[in-house]
Amino acid sequence: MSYDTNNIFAKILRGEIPSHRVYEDEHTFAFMDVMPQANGHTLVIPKTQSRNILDADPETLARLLPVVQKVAVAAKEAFEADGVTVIQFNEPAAGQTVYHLHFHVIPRVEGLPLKP
Ligand code: DGP
Repeated sequence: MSYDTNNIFAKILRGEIPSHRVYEDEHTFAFMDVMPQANGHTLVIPKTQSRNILDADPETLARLLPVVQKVAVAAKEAFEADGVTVIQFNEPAAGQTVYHLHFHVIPRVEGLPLKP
């Protein structure tokens, strides 16, 4: 499968669609999910053109995970959560709907299920 430069997250990276940015560096961008499954639901994406984990180059993946960790720690504290779900989907069969590699970082409160 190929990378579509008109996917929503590519447009967010280009500033064509607004987003609530929570972190940015040279290679990575993190912003609030527009359909949060819990308070503080954040998406972490690379600035490279990667459709998902299946086509991402190792350097992109290596740069991404430390930021996922940083965002998870910050979100857990900011939203006074008890834990954090980190989840990631690849291709429609696995639940991916936006075809730019992303990690979901979802603060979790004890006993509270995720919103559908
Ligand atoms: P998925 O591809 O299923 O891993 O999830 C894509 C996520 O992207 C989903 O939780 C909703 C979110 N999303 C879709 N469109 C937008 C958008 O325009 N802005 C933001 N901030 N999030 C979006």
